[in-house]
Amino acid sequence: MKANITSEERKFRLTSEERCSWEENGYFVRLNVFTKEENDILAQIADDIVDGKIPFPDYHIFENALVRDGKAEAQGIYAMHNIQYVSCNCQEFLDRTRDPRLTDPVVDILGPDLLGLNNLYIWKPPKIGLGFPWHQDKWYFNYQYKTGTTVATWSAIDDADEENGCLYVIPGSHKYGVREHKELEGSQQGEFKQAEGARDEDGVAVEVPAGAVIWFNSQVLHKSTDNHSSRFRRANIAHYMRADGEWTRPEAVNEKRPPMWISGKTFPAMGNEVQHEVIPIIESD
Ligand SMILES: O=C(O)CCC(=O)C(=O)O
Repeated sequence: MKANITSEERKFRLTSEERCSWEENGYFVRLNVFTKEENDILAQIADDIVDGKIPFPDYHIFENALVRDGKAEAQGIYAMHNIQYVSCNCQEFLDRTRDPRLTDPVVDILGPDLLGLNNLYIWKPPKIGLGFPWHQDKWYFNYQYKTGTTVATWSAIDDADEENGCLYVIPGSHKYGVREHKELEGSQQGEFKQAEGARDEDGVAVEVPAGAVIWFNSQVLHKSTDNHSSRFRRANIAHYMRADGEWTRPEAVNEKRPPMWISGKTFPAMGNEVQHEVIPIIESD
């Protein structure tokens, strides 16, 4: 892959309407970004991991709280984190994260030097798939990285609508800083916190067909709801930051795996001078 790509070579750049929506609302949507066949490849790998056909470390896999608490008997997974880091047959996830159809607009927003943060695959199985409370991803990222805006791409593997638990956003909420996030009483997915003061009545449902992608500013308040339908709602999410960011704790450069290289230059502060490749599964990691 070339480190530097000129703007003429980038085919999937932001349109002026998208830039307006990005600035005003903090997100925009593109339809038909990925084909069903392309998404089926990711979905098959994810299913194979869950079925134990592809070895994958448990600590990257999060269990559905209803199944964990014995309230439902079903395929009990709701998310896998950082599939791209693991030495399974997951090159497709790494390639997807670097796919110019995702990254060209991100380059227009953040510049050419990009790192990839978490890469997440979320299942919402029929009837038991659980939603996420109002939150800002930047609240989580601030604990790890000193950087400005970060960008999320949310790729629909299935049609996502209000019935099966699509994403909701509060348009414009990225302009007002990062809020306090508090423990949620009876939280279904324990590691998620709730952004203070976010109101359901300010949210809009971002219903999208399979193959669409939502780009959103990590400061945008967003949530999703439970899956009440008899259909799956799966999504692949990749987050991006500028490569000239720093670890919030500088010593982390020696302790942590650097975010993955996506494009352009790297900077010593993040420990990315060497392009790291997929690493083997290490049980004690
Ligand atoms: O896909 C979902 O249901 C919610 C995803 C989300 O909130 C996130 O990735 O931050």
